[in-house]
Amino acid sequence: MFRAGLAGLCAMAVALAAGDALAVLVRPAASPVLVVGSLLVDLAPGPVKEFAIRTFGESDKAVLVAVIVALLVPVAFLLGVLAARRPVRASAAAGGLGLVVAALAVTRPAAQAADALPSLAAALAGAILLALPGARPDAAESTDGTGPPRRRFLAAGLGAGVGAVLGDAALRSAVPGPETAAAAPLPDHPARPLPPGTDLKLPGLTPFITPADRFYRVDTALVIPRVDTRSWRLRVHGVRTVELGMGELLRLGLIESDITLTCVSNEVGGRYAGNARWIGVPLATLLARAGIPAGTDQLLSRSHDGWTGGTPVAAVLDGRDAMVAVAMNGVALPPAHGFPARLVVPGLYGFVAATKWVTDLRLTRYADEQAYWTGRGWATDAPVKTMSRIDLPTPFARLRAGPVVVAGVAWAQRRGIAAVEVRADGGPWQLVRLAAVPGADTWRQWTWTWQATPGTHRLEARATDAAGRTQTGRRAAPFPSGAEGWHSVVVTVT
Ligand SMILES: Nc1nc2c(c(=O)[nH]1)N[C@H]1C(S)=C(S)[C@@H](COP(=O)(O)O)O[C@H]1N2
Ligand SMILES: [Mo]
Repeated sequence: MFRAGLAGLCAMAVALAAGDALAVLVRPAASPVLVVGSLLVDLAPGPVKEFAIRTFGESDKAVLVAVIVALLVPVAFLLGVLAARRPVRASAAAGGLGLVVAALAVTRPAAQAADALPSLAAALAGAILLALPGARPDAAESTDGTGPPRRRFLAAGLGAGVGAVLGDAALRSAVPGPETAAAAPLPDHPARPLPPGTDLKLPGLTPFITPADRFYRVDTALVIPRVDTRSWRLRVHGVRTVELGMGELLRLGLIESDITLTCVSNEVGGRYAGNARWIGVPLATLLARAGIPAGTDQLLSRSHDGWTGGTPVAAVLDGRDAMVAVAMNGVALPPAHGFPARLVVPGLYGFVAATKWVTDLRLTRYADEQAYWTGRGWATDAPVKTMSRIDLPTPFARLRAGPVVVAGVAWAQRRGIAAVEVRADGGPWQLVRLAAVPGADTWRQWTWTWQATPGTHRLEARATDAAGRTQTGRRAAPFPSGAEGWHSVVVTVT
């Protein structure tokens, strides 16, 4: 029975590796395990998403794939046991499973017919392998071979399984990722140089500009979409439908602006915020081309992988630097951050306004269509809440008594940060020194010197926006419209 189960595992490994290898060559997102994973991502209720992000952070996708593979182990084992007695049933079951996944693959948003192929290949491979007489240890035992049959059987099965997985991994690392242009277009309206003193350059303090490779990444894509700039098109549906290629888009005129992006799932003190200098075409220019139908209040944007975001039209048109961005920090967008084009709208959380790999914009009404996360219970209107974060000292740091640098970043995009206060052990709030900022749409560094005395202490920070509103100390979870509360750090001073 154990060997029969093991045979099932080997058959499943070969089948999935074959499916994955074909996907790598045809459509990376159509790999059977990833199809199931994407479906689970879409079905997961808001609180589950929150839990996954809180617990696993940016490894959430790897954890999901590992969980699916782990769940497949007993299934494969049972199929192997079944195959020893009823090979036809076992291969029908394996084939059926593959067919179901193939059907799921072609019904995913933005799917193509070819997306069924990897799962069909896996189904076929699984069905054939389970029906092979060699897959049945009893049968293998009765044939006369040179070596001991059991051992030969095990070696062949394991060899095939491990070989297939290794071969697939080798193929994966050999096939290059999407091509991305290194050069960014030059803006027609460049941003002014940063005022002196925006970056206090304190070791351990979040830099003012986040390098792309350290910029947080949040999306539902298990595989980063590969979008070819040459075939990429942006459709804008308003009074008219306007369709643009990359060259035509860039000729509409480019602005450049410093904007801090924030994820609604960011916990108090969390790292899901990043600041970059973006280059792009103003959304207002694009929408004027298409014409804005009377009564529309939502700009529904759709990505290459079928994700949607719903942005208030009023926010896009009120003069802020809302754009279809094509560059980040002076270079083309990295694939993980939306190459070749994404939306950036200052002041709104990413899930309503930062659509990556954008291909389609539609002026519509909130009453008629719901975007991805809003349809799952998250907010409709999602302005970024005022937040401050302590970067220094780090939680549970052990410090020497005397002057200690306390520093961090605070943000209230669109409004701007007017003040940050810090206190120790619930004592009086102390105003801190604020760094310079280029405008109201970025975060702002701050620093303060604390006279630390021996003992365990709790430091807390709170920010006040330029409208005069101070962050509330009442804690709120990220769901459904963003976390609230003061960030605190506990340290030990000796
Ligand atoms: N296509 C697509 N765009 C997307 C998302 C997504 O899941 N798919 N997630 C959004 C969310 S929730 C956030 S916070 C931002 C994050 O952008 P970043 O990964 O570049 O930091 O992208 C937004 N754009
Ligand atoms: Mo987000």
